Order: sequence, then C-alpha cells, then structure tokens
Amino acid sequence: MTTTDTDRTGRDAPPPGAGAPTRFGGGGGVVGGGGLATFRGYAVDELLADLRLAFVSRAIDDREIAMQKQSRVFFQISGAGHEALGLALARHLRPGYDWFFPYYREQALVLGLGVTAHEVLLQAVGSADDPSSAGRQMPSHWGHRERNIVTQSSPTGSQCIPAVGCAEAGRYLVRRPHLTAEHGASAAHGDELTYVSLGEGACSEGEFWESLNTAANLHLPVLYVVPDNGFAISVPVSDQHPAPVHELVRGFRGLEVHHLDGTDYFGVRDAAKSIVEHIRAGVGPALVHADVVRPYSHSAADTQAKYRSVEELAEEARHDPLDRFERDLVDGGVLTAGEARELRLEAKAAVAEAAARALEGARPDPATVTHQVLALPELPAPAAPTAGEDEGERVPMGEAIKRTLHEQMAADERIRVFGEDVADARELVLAGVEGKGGVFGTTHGLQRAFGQARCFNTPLSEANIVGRAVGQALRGLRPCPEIQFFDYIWPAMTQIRSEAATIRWRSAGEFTCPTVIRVPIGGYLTGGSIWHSQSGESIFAHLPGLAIAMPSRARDAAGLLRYAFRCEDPVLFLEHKHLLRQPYTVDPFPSEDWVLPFGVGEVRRPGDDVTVVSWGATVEKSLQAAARLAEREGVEAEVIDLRTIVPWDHELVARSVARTGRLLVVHEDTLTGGFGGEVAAWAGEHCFADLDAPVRRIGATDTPVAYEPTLEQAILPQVDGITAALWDLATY
Ligand SMILES: Cc1ncc(C[n+]2csc(CCOP(=O)(O)OP(=O)(O)O)c2C)c(N)n1
Ligand SMILES: [Mg+2]
Repeated sequence: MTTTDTDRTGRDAPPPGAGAPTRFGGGGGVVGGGGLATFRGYAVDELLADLRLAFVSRAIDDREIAMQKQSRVFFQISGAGHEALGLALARHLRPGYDWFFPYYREQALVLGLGVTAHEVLLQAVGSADDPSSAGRQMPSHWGHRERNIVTQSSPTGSQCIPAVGCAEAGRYLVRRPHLTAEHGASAAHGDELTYVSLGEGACSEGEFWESLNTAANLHLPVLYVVPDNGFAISVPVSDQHPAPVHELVRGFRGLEVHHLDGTDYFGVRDAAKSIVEHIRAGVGPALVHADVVRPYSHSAADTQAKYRSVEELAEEARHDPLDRFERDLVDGGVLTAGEARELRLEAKAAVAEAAARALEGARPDPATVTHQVLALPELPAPAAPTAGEDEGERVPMGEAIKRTLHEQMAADERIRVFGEDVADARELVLAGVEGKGGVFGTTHGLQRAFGQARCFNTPLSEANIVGRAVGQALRGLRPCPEIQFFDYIWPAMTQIRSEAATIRWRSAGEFTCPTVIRVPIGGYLTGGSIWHSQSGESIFAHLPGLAIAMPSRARDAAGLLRYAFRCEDPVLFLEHKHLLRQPYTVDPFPSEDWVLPFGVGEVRRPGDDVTVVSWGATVEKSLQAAARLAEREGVEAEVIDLRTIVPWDHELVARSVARTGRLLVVHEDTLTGGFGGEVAAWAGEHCFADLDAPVRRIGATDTPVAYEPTLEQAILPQVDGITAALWDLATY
C-alpha cells in the first residue's frame, strides 16, 4: 500500500511527465480563491481541495462505469449524490485517530480521509495492490489499515454493531495504554470517535437498532450518519419506515439527533463541527440523518429509469450536490465558472491517469486464494500430563472452563467476558450475594475478581453480543462473548459468518478478528426439548475462517481454551452442557502451560478391530459401547476424540483406519449434513485402500430433539445403537 503520493485530502501527486501542474491540481498545491483566504469561515484552499475531490469522486464513478463496459472493472456502485456530505464530514474527522465503518456509498468520505483515487481504482480493477482487499472484494468495500478505515462487508447494516464494539474498545484501551505498548492493541485516544454510516434502507435492519441500544446506553462516542437518498435499490423510503429515520430514533435517550440537507456542503460542515465536538467531549453518540440524492442507478446492475419517472430524475438532477457546491463557490467569488470547469477537467484527467496506473498494478495470483483464511499459531502438541505431574485438583469440565477463564483473564487484560447473565450481580449488592455468573455458572466470580469492565452483562441480543466482540477484536482486544445456548446463536449468524469469519480473508490479512465465542451446546438433558438441546457444529464447520473446538473432558477444555485465546482468528468454543458436571469428564486441572493446539485428536481407547471417530458427548457413549463390545464379543474398538472440528486431525484418523480397516463416525448432530459426512467422505477418498467395510455414520434422527425422555432417547445416539453398528462393522 502506498500513501506517500497523497496529502490529507487524497490528492494524487501529478503523474510523471504530466507537464506543468494545472491551476488547481498537482504539485503546486491548490491555489486560486479569487484573492480570498477564507470563505464563509473556511480556508479557501480547503474548499477548493474539497470541490476538486468531489469532482474526483464523480470522475471515478464515470471512469469505472466506462471501464466496466470494457470488462476492466467487474462491478460498479457509485458515490454520486453523496459527495458534499462525505467531504464536509471528513473535514471534522481524523484518519488514523478516529475509526471508520463507512458503507459503499461513501467514496467522497474516504477520499476526504486521504484514500487516493489510485487506491480506489486498484480495488475496482481487482489488483493485488488494492490496499483494502488485494482484489478479493467488490469496489467501494473500503478498508485502509493506516487510516483506521475498517474492512467492510456487504450485508447492509452489519457494520453498526462492530462500530459500537470498536468505540467501547477505545474506551477500555484509553484507560489501559500498556495494552497498546505490550500487546500491540490499537492506540486509543480520549476524544476519538467511531464513524459508522448506512443508507436509510439499511436502517430497517435490526442490527442498526441493536447497535443504537448499546451506543446510547453506554454513551459511546459513535457518529451515525444516515445518507437518505430516498431509495434502497428500487424500494422507496415510504416502504421502509413509518416516519423519517431522525424521528424514529428519538426515543433513545442520550442520542443527539440531527436532520440535515446532505447536498449542502456548507450546511453540513457548519453543523458537523458542534456535533463532532459533542461526541469528542464524551457526552454520547449522535446521529445525522442527511437528505441526499442518487443521480445514478443503485449500481451497475440496476436501471433506475425502470422505476423512477423522467420528471423525478430531472428534478433530482437539479439538486446535484456537485453543482450546488460549485455554484456556492462561484457565486461567492472563490473561483470563476471557467476555473471551476478547468478544475472538473483536471480532476477527470487525474482520475484517468490513476485508472491507467491501476491497470498496471499487480494482478492477483490464483495460487493465493487460500491465503489468509485462518492463521492458527503453531504450537507443539503437548503430551498428556503424566500421573506424577497431575497435581492439579480433580475437576469436571465446567469447573475446568471456569478456572481457565479466571487464569487467562488474570494473565491477559485484553480478555473481556460478556453476554447474557454472565456477570455476578449489580455492584451495589455484590458483596452480600453469591452471584450468578452464567446460567451454567461457568463465568461465576469473574466480575468479582476482575471488575465490571472485564465481565459484564449485555442486552438480550445475540447479534449485539458477537458484533461488539468483532469491533473489540478489530482493536486488538481478546473479547470472549458468550451465547447463552447454542439454540439461540442464529441472530448472531451474520456477525459470525459475514463479519468475524471473513475479516482476515476479505482484507487479505490487513485486519483480523481474534475472539473466543463460547457456546453451551447439545442435548441429553432429559427435558431439554427443541430449544435447549440443539447441536449444529456442522453448519459452522462450513464457514471458512472460523476455528471450532468441542472438548469432551476437563483437561482438554482447559488446554483448548488456553490455545483459543492465543489465536488471531475467531474461535467457536462449544461447551457441551451435559458434560459440564459429569464425573467422567473429571481430570486433574492441568498446569497453565498445558496448551492444546487445535487439530490434534486423541485416542481415548486403543483397539485394532474398528475405529470410532467422535467428539463432544458421544465420545463417552462410544467408549461405553466399545467397552461393552470388548466384554461381550472380544472386539476391540479404537475410540478417537477429535476434540476440534476445524481443523480436525485427518492423520490420526487415517493412521487408525490403516490398522483397523473399519470406520464408524458418531456424532450428536442430526445425520443429514452432519460433520460425520465430511469425515466419512474424506476417509472414503483417502483411506479407500485400507477400508474393509463401508464407512458408517451414527447421528441424531433428522428431527428436532423432543421433551419427553423416551422420545429424546429415541432421537439422540445411544450406547445400544453404537454397539450394534460396531458389531455390524466388525463382522462385515
Ligand atoms: C442484508 C442485505 N440484504 C440485501 C442486500 C442487497 N442490497 C445491497 S444495497 C441494498 C439497498 C440499500 O439501500 P440503502 O440502505 O438506502 O443505501 P443506498 O444504496 O441507497 O445508499 C440492498 C437491498 C445486502 N447487501 N445486504
Ligand atoms: Mg438509500
């Protein structure tokens, strides 16, 4: 990434051999101003630089549209009509100091923050030199590490909660500067703000509201900007909301709300000064709802003449902010109409030159497509603790998780635990009560030990919980959100799948998302029923960029959790509810240096006749089945606990199958599409020559889990069924 050819306003340096700088662009800097030093209270050179950037932004759109017709650009979405708003706001913001979550229509804003036309066009042409994504993301998916412009995804509105998390991380870090010095967490500033924008259509997304809930409740320094161009693709705003956005949000106490004309550069710049000051002073968040226009279709894939009348488009063209800005400056004597024309032409020429240079940028190498998916730390797999070293107190899995959280939080102040009910109690009553500490008690005592800043309750909103973790992880913290039950993880799916899991890949490694998402999972509860018994690790195993652990005993839970906190990537840490207190999960609590890397399975019972691969609660069921079979039939099954699903230990399975020639995969998740299918398919492909029988799978029936105990038993895998399948395989 190169920024040396850029000043704060994003002007590109003149191209080599481009001749004498024009009056308004290039090496000589912006001159002119009709002899005025200031106009309407603003430095004339700033105004001219912004007018030029507005022209540059529009010229980028036009150039990209032309280049798409030549198949040199593969998608286009314009910033047209939003330029004055973005440029006026950028004047009050500090790239590399404040944090930015701008949506795709914010081209002028990012130019105002110092991203160059060349960098914008590198993304449009899909160059490997594109600083946002190295050719991986569509144009206008901003991301610029140096300027704190966070890599953006495409789901409308999903940036809002991470923005809130980013703001709360800033508040946490500014009080703990040593985390920046010692751990490389991002520097924080007492008066920094987090900027987030979204269209008026995207304001219909629940996550927008969930983010406002926390921004207002915690008085966070977040500037919301809602450019309202009247349409979400073809859907008019009247189909979105019962009232304008600035009216809808008025119920949030502590949220300062403004309604502005976003086509009026001076109006926005005037208003933004005090709005930004308000946020920087720490009073709380603000929302700017700004009316803008959309002179171009939604994107290259849209034709707005299909749903907007000729008259309507003509009327809108009369409100084009570029013309208005130019008119204001010409009428004010800042420049002449001729000079403005010259400036427009110069901007166009500079963009043409930047586009030509972008086309010369490096092309991405197809061999790199699998780079930056996950980058798990390489640690040697530790030997199982030997009896002599097993001095730790013997504890079941739930207790081991609790102790490990205490130990890791004591060791690393970047870790914060939050979720529903995870705290102990209100500080006011804490001294006199036992404390809640999670519905399974796993986080008990964390608030008492580490304070409210490090273990706290969140609103009852799973997207809020994970999204805030994403924002904090982006700042270099190690957030540890808890989803209360796996059954309720789905509202967080966008944050897990589209945000957390894609951040590293979509930014080509410029940003990472180190967060440990702890989730109690699974059934065998006798009465758990549909919504307290679900499994579903296979759904998450399908998401590139997410590591998944699912321990079945105390020792492994501790070792894997320690490793999870060392990862720079998101980890789904699945804690089987049924196992939390079972005697058979009890181990001596391993010493703090016993860290178990992911992707290392364990042979829980050796055997030469048939291999069982399992994880979670069905490991114990498989062990019981193997013992029964050995006792009754003399058949020795080898039971492997995978311990982690992503990555999983292919080699261990292959080695075992090479000896036994027979493979049974057992899991609690429903059979169809379960992760057993993946293991079986892999073994079919890679162990074919060793197999003496078809690979078999056992999973739950393809139904939800029922409440009544005999129904639950019939649905979830049981020892009898596993024993029978093993016998079938052994005698095949
Ligand atoms: C969650 C989600 N649903 C649908 C889309 C497809 N989509 C992309 S932009 C868009 C319209 C957004 O309109 P608005 O928020 O008003 O922003 P504007 O484009 O008008 O600036 C839609 C429906 C998406 N990207 N994400
Ligand atoms: Mg819109």
